[in-house]
Amino acid sequence: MKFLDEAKVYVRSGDGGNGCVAFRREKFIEFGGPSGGNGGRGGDVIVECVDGLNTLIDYRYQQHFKAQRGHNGMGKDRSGANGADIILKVPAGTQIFEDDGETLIADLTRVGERVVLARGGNGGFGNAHFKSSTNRAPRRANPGLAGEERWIRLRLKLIADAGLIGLPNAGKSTFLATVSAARPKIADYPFTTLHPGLGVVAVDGREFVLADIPGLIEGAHEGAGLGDRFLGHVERCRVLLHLVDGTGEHAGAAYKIVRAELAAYGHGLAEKSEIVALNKADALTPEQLKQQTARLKRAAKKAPLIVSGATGEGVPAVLRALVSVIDTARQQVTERPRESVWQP
Ligand SMILES: Nc1nc2c(ncn2[C@@H]2O[C@H](COP(=O)(O)OP(=O)(O)OP(=O)(O)O)[C@@H](O)[C@H]2O)c(=O)[nH]1
Ligand SMILES: [Mg+2]
Repeated sequence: MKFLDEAKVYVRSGDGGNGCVAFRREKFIEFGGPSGGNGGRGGDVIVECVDGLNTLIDYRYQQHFKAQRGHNGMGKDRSGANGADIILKVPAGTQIFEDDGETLIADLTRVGERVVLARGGNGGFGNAHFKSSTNRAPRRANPGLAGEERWIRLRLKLIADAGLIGLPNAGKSTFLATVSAARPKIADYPFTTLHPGLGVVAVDGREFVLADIPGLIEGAHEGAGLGDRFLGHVERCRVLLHLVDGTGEHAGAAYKIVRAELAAYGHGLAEKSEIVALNKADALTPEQLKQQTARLKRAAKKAPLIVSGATGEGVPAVLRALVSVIDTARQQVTERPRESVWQP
């Protein structure tokens, strides 16, 4: 178990340190006056998006994060040190929700983005702060303010440019292994892939990220097979690559099952641009190829690309088709301003 895309975490910022009541008492110095220092600020809880992570697995082992409290003020006008912040490192694509799992607090999509989830409490004033012309010897100091605590939910939606979808055994992982340096598990039984994987694909001097997710089966939206929860990881893709196994019984029917699951899942997946490809062409006789292509064309209402992830035949054409969709989508996105992220 190395992949985790949901976690519930408790965070608490540090309390402020207390102010101090003290008086200067020193030989030969009359009326030394108040000298109690202020308390330090408590540490904040910060979430930061970092490079080189693609799982929330760390939060399986530790769920409670507390920032340090501020140190108390002391005599001789010494103020307390601030408490250290605590930083939760998360991969790009992590969304932070309130405990209800619905209210979005922040969506961290770029490396380096930071959000303060809980601010540390302010330190209290020491009695030196309260001295005035009329009160030369104040005997009061403030306690530090309490920090905040909350439960939050982290949900990872991987960021990839293109996503692979299809029935189990359609050859998705094989395709990813052929076009990238990723080495997913490949075998001739359904549900070989149990969690999403990413690979970087280079084509014509360009690069994009391709995501491989577990296969979908009929009824996935009701929990059949591995369910449709992994579809969240292709929600942010600009294009889907729908692989249909040519050696299956009916390519058109296979296509329709997956489309129905996308529609049932919602979240705009069904409207996303899609490249349809008939896979495993190397294992088909010319007649079979013709028949399956015709069936798939009828179902998808457009001519599928013919490809074999195993031999690499037809792969460059598929990659070019993906890149061209990604490029047009990128242009549209840069024209639209990014929606702002909530800041406390
Ligand atoms: N002949 C042929 N076999 C292929 C091709 N692509 C994949 N296969 C075989 O099909 C089987 C399934 O391949 P996978 O890549 O594991 O399929 P998957 O879609 O990732 O399957 P799940 O992870 O279970 O959803 C393996 O035995 C592959 O060797 C292909 O292009 N041609
Ligand atoms: Mg697979």
